[in-house]
Amino acid sequence: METINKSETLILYSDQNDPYFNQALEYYLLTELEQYHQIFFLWINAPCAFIGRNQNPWKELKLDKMEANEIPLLRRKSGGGTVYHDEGNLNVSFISPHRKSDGYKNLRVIQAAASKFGLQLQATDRYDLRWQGHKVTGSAFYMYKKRKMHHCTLLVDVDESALWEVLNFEHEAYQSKSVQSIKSPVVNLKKGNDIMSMDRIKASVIEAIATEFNLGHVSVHKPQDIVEDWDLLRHYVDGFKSLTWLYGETPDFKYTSETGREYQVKKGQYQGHFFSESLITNFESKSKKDGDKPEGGMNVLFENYNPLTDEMIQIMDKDGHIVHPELKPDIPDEKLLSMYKTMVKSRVTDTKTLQFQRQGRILTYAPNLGQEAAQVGTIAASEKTDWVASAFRELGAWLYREAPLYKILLYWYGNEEGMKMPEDVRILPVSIPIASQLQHATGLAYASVYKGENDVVLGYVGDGGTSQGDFHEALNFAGVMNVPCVFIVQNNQFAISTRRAIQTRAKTIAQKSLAYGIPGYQVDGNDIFAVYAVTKWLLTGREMERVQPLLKPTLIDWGPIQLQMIQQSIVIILKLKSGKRKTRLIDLKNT
Ligand SMILES: Cc1ncc(C[n+]2csc(CCOP(=O)(O)OP(=O)(O)O)c2C)c(N)n1
Ligand SMILES: [Mg+2]
Repeated sequence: METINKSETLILYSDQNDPYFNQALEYYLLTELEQYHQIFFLWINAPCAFIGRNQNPWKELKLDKMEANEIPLLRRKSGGGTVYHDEGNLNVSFISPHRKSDGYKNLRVIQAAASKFGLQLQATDRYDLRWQGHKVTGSAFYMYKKRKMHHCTLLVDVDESALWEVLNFEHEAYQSKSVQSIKSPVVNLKKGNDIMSMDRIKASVIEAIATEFNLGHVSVHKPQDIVEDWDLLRHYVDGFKSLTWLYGETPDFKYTSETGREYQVKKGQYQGHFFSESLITNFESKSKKDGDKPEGGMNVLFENYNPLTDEMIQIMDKDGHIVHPELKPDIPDEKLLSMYKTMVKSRVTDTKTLQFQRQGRILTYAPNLGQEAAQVGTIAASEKTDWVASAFRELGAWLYREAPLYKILLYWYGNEEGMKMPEDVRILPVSIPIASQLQHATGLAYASVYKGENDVVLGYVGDGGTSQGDFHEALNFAGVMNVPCVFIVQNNQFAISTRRAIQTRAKTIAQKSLAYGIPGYQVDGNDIFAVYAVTKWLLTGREMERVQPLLKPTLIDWGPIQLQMIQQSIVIILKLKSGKRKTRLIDLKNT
């Protein structure tokens, strides 16, 4: 037998029972500690359920039970089936160069340890171990570069009732190519010998490792002795905890609801939301409510919308007639009144502020005439905790969120305290460099997902801003990272003096979304019902979301907004030869 230098061997026992930590540590040992020829890693987890790399968590597990019992879900890098873990389950990972890896030799370690207790375990061709026909150990394998990891679990004294409570064997509703777990009769080793305890079997396994691998005396290390790059380890923990890993990696599948309707679930998501049976139930009950409506409501409209056409979603026409009663949102009177009042307040404030600016009392100002509905409608459909990343022309949105008016005016007066909002007003300061606020928007949305929070971000931009590089980078990032951000284009047809027609050759701005793989809609920005209903429809998905809301990034183009007043003016203070200061107004309207 080839002798192995002991210093190249590492035996490690994790003193933590956080399963994400242990999973990340196992991966860290495999990928980062190449200086060790072979590593033996023993670890025990608090209650949790592991699925294999290519499994479907909804199909394999009763996720509602797990949520109620606070049992976390984990997805392995390795294949294989679903396993329930608790403190009665010993995990042993064998890491070695691929060429030297021998699954049966590793299993002999477990067999030798069990035989100390008079238990004879038989290995199967699936690298399972059985005692009296019942499974006590399962195996999974994973390769990284030239190293191989063989992961074993050993049922010592697992809570069997908890185990059967979370495993799901009713698969009929799910059709996919995901790996399906094989239901095997399992047994705890303790059944075979009463004196068996976790400490004893652990000591036996370590002893058996030393004998089987000819190591002589061995010392067992703790993570603190070995890990050098804790940041990297934490990064691995975050990755293993992320929803995109846990749910988004699920092979595509088809779900048939109780009503017989079929749903295609891709990357773990249906219509931009992580799938759950309750999400579908909500969808169906919503469609039912909309049942008397000709086209089945907003979801049907959205499913069929094509941004390449010039179609504009409208509920109320310019004369105030409701043209699509089936889509009219159910806004309580009190809220509707408050939306109307904010629009009026925005108009009055706007008129007044523009006068101040024309009188030279404030420096510059971006008027909002005609953009009230687009602003108040979107913001009224959001939650107070949702972030607003505005450009400079979102007065209506700010006022609806109760941003202090004096703060807004201070900004236009050029005071550095301006737009510094109170903590609970989630509005970012004015962002003058065109479209740069969208980078902040996607960053915030990414942070929301990263931190497992529920918040979404409304990122406002002008039609001209959609020609700016920042716009494209933000949409690309949002699409790739699938962050919960709605991009709202206030399409007032002008970028200072540049008309929409010479701004872009794209027929609609909404179609720009296609290039980034995100949905895009053109909506009538003068129609507060359409604005509200569309935004609300996009944002409500998260309320239905059982796991974690994830709104698909979306681009909304508020069509040609009428009643524009988009000229910007700037007051320049000139120092004349005489030494006297003179204020001159430069109107950029026609420049
Ligand atoms: C990077 C950058 N370039 C140029 C400007 C000057 N500028 C101020 S407003 C504006 C037009 C913006 O048009 P649009 O995006 O349609 O927004 P709107 O003003 O119509 O709301 C420009 C070019 C700027 N602020 N930032
Ligand atoms: Mg514009």
